[in-house]
Amino acid sequence: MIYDSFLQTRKQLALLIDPDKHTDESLRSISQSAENEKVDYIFVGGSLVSTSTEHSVSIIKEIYSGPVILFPGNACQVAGNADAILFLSLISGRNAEFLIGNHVVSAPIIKQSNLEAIPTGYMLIDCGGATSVEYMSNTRPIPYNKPDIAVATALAGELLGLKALYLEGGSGANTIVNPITIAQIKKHCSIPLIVGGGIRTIDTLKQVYDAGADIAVIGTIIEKDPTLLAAMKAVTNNY
Ligand code: 1GP
Repeated sequence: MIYDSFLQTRKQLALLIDPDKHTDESLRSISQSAENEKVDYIFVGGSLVSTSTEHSVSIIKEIYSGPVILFPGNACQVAGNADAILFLSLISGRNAEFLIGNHVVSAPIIKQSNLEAIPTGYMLIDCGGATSVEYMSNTRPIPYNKPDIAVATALAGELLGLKALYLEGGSGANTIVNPITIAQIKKHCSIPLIVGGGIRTIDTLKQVYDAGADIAVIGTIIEKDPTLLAAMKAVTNNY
């Protein structure tokens, strides 16, 4: 089970690939970098994806030997050739479509596939600037300086039986999630904590790990500078 690897005590690094930002050629290239650096996971998805997720996953899996996990923005991004899916419930919001509606649409398809579903509480935190996920999900993020609300939300997710939490300001966020919020959630919850959004430097990656993230997710910066992947994996390995 891929979920078992989420429970490891060592820090882990996931690379987020948004299929819409790639040609087949650039997808091969970034997958090769992930393979070379032994990145722990590739997450595939985006708020709005207009290319075939299945096609993108098949290219990635030709090259990358680690787990390929769907991180879907909606039910259209379910692709049975991936290894697992973060079955996301947007628990920071109050939009029923992203709490249960898309799940009802996609559950029969997931059940018929070999995808491992990992029930994950997705929490959007305001990190400055309007993000695609905020607009597309029609939800409001939790305020940056309200760790108490974030902790209560995370606890509710854990008590509901979710198996992981994914905390972020959205792809391309101006800043990382408040490290105080990450630390507070880590202190109060025992399920694996995935943190992404706005990690662009070694320093911010370290801040996220030091605060308590188990898995850090990087996307935008690697699209811009793939050479940073090696340095970020080296930092991860040193924890
Ligand atoms: C987005 O957490 C991921 O969901 C990655 O964010 O693109 O800002 O690195 P970035």
